[in-house]
Amino acid sequence: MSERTLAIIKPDAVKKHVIGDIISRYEQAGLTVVAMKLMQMSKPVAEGFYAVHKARPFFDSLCTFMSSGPAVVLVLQGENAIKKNRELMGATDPAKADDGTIRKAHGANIEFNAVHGSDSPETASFEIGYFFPGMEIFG
Ligand code: IDP
Ligand code: MG
Repeated sequence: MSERTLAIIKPDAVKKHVIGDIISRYEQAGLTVVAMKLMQMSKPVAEGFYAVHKARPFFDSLCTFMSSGPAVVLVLQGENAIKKNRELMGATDPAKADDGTIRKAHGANIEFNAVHGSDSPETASFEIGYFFPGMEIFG
């Protein structure tokens, strides 16, 4: 089933000049970029995006990181896009990520881990709507 997922190339990966490498991985895996922008989140925008993690000890640090510089926010579309992107990303902690994954290649640690990907249809729907009005998605 074709579906959509929200991906973010986080500020650490933008600073490392690996935007192109990461987008190549999405495309080589058969995912289509149907929306994309480079943007720097304000801290409140990052807090709203990660509201589900509000009670976690790393919440403030995570939102400071996510608003620390420009990030690439994308919508990817394709067969099983949510799961496919999670597989491309690898485990949250790059030290535990499989070889060949984005986080293994570009993540520094469990916080500065290069990419975000929605983890379910419900979160994908919320996250896509958080950053993109329908008219900016070319499906
Ligand atoms: P995910 O990005 O693999 O879905 P989540 O558990 O949803 O992982 O966490 C969201 C983000 O919060 C992670 O990608 C990472 O940047 C950060 N994070 C997760 N766990 C920790 C932690 O234990 N310490 C610091 N940052 C963390
Ligand atoms: Mg998550």
